[in-house]
Amino acid sequence: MKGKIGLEEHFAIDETISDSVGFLDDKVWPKLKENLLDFREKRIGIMDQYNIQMMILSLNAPAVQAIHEPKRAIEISVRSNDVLAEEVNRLPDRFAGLAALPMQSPEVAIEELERCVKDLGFIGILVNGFSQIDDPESAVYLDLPQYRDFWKKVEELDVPFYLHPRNPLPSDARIYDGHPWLLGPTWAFGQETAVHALRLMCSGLFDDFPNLKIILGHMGEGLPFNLWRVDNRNAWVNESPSYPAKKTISHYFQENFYITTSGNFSTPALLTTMLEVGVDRILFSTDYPFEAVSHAANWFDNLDISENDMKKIGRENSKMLFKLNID
Ligand code: GRE
Ligand code: ZN
Repeated sequence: MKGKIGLEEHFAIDETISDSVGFLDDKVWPKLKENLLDFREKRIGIMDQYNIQMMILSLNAPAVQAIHEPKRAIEISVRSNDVLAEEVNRLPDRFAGLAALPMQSPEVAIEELERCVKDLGFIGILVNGFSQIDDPESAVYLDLPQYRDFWKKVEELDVPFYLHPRNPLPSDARIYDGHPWLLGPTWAFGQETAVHALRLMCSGLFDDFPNLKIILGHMGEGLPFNLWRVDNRNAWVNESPSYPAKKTISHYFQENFYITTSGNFSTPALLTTMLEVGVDRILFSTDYPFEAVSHAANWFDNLDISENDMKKIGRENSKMLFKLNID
């Protein structure tokens, strides 16, 4: 399909590149590093080869969220956003930007978000899960009360928020002891991010701010497949759910969430997601350079879905969600 838009597509700056070491085989690190740092011929060449009209770019992970010293977290997010703005301004037809934000300081995160949207022209936000704040052993999740003003600003600016994975802290990852291959994209990323998304839904966040738009990658981090169960377990007891939110989890999942195909090029998973949330909320993405654009595009372009659905997922839904002004 021509004119595809990808929206979980990463870059790194010198200060954050080492965060991406160790997930993939050491043999491919030089190439992964080169691809993360590149905004030029190589990236554009791959986009052209596979008909990716635009990449909506975001910083690698966990980056800012793992910098427990707030002052440094602020510095790195500002620097990363400045680098991204320069690259987007150089090629505004091919790139757009998602803001990296220092959630260590909710007040500064609000200011930086406003700068990114109003001054730099960014079209959304990408945050890598919980933040470590002051204490490296801390894990502060976004449903907590100190973030309500931040979410209010996100709703007011009407920009989508991408909740991107990171690994749990080692102290919260005992279940993976002795099974390091289950960490990262194999399983731990999805588990960590799905629980974070469930926390947002159950907290009542979307009752207070019903127009928030949250994006999950990797075909919804397992949630589409489990939506029935989270709402209907032990339904014979006939008790209303005991969480602060007013409605069912699937209600929020269907009203406030969007799902990308990043790193999960599975047709059965896509069909389940289409059945659970509908085609209007699913968006094509690769997760470049952690995944290959060739894999994403060849899978997507050959799907046996209607031309209408393909256009929506490949491009139209992204154009609408991010209010992109492109032909
Ligand atoms: C990512 O998307 O950020 C990512 C990593 C590390 C491994 C795989 C992956 O940060 O998709
Ligand atoms: Zn990613």
